[in-house]
Amino acid sequence: MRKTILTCLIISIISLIVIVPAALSAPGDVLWTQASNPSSSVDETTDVAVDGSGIYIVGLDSYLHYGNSRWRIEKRSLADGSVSWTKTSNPSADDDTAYSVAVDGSGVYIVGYDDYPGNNRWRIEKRSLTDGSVIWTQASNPSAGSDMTTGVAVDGSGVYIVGYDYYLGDSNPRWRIEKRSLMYGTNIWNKTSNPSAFYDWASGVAVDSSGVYTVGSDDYLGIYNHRWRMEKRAP
Ligand SMILES: [Ca+2]
Ligand SMILES: [Ca+2]
Ligand SMILES: [Ca+2]
Repeated sequence: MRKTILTCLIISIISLIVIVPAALSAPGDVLWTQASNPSSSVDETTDVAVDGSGIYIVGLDSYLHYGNSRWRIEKRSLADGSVSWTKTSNPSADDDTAYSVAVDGSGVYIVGYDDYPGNNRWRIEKRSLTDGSVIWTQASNPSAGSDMTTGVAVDGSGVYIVGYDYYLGDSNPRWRIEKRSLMYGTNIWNKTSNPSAFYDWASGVAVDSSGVYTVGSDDYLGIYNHRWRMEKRAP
C-alpha cells in the first residue's frame, strides 16, 4: 500500500513537471521571436508556410547591394525558430524578389519574379524540404513588361501560381493563372482574365478539392474604382 502511494506521488510530480511549462503560456502569448538581417539595407519577408517539420519564410535580401536584391528562403524550427537551412537565389544583377510560398510532402514551392531577361518575369522554384536544394526551376515571361506572381497554392494534382502579366500592354495588365506539375513544374494549363482595359491584378490563391480560388482586383467600373474580384476555377 505504501509503495503504491509512493508510486502515485512520483507519477503526480512527473506529470506536474511535464504539464507546467505548457500551462505557463496562455493562448496568444509569444513563444519565440527571431530576426534575420543579411544586409544593412532592405531585407524583407513576404510570406510564410508551415508543415510538420518547420516553417518556410520567403522574401528578399540586399546582401549583394541595394538594387540587386535576391530571393531568400529560410527554414526554421517550429520549437524555437532557429535556422534549419537558408538558401538564396540571384538570377539577375537587378532586383529579384520572392513573394509567396506553399508546401506539400514533396517540397516547398516559392514564386516571385526575376529580372533575368532584362524585364520582370514569373519565377517558380521547387526546393527540398530537408536541405533547400533546388528540385526544379521554371519561368514564365508573357511580356516585355513587369510580369509578376503574387500567390501560390498546391494540391495533389499540381501547383497553382497567380499574378498578372502585361501581354496586352503596359497600361492593361490582366490576371494570369498557371497550373504546373508537381514533379517537373511543366505547364498543365494557363488561363488569363481581363475584366477591364485598365489595371486588373490577381493577388492570392487557395485550393480545395472542388476548385481553385483566385482573388485580386479589377477596374471593371473604371480606372479609379478598383473593386474586389474572386474567381473559382475547376482544378
Ligand atoms: Ca538580383
Ligand atoms: Ca516580362
Ligand atoms: Ca486589364
